[in-house]
Amino acid sequence: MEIIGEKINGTRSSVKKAIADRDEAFIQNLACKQAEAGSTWLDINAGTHPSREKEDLVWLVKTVQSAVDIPLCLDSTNPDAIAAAIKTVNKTPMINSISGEDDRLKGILPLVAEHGCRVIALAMGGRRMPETCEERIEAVHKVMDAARNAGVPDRHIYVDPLVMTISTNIQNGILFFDTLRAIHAAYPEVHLTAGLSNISFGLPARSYINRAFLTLAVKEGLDCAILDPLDQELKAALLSAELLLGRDLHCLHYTRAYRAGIFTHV
Ligand code: THG
Repeated sequence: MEIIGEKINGTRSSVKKAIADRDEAFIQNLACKQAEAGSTWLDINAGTHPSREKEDLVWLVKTVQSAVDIPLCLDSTNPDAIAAAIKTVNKTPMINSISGEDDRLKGILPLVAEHGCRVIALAMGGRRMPETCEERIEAVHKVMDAARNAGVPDRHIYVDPLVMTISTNIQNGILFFDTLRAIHAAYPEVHLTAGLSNISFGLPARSYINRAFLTLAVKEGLDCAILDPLDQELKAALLSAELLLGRDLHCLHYTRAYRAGIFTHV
């Protein structure tokens, strides 16, 4: 399972302030903690106004790279900001994200192909989140056609079926799993990822829901997740799920995590 650490995101108030104050130490601390917790990638989202985003994203990339050496997941819808950030990275990054929207496909896919990046493809065609599984699959077909035509191999693509909160529609969990399964069947080589915590938005005690959701999603083929790698209970749930699905040979990851002291309630 690949983990994309989500904490360096300018929509979070503490990170927004650190970006405005150019507080390197705050950002580097978040980067180090997430890398130490086993992140494969670090999501970098400036979350700022389009007029400042390019400059802020480049500053974040430079700041993070001077503290850790894991690859970055550049989270922006702005092709200019992505292009500038790609020039700054030390390791080939993941781009988060493209969708079926023509502007994003035209602006970002050539960069992905040229630099051999991994890319997250959202299961949406326009700016609106599709309400049905069929609409999402249709959007995925469009993105996959464009990506294949641009020369991006399927194994470099991480499809995000899109997570919507269960608090506004009780079918949103089922919609996610149905979409996940259909994408997995149509494109067996692509990776599957998601921003997990959206599922519990608006509900109390969100971490229980997030943990169960991750466990079920792993069973359905999710092999990458955007999450808080410092949440030890979530990590314990993930390790247990992978163990039970036969994906942890000799129980190595599980026992190693135990010895490293991540299980706090034993
Ligand atoms: N798919 C893809 N990319 C994504 C998302 C997705 N990038 C952004 C987001 N969704 C995932 N990242 C985060 C980052 C931080 C938080 C949630 C998701 C977070 N939220 C706190 C909460 O919800 O309670 C509050 C914020 C705060 O601390 O101020 O921390 O779905 N491809």
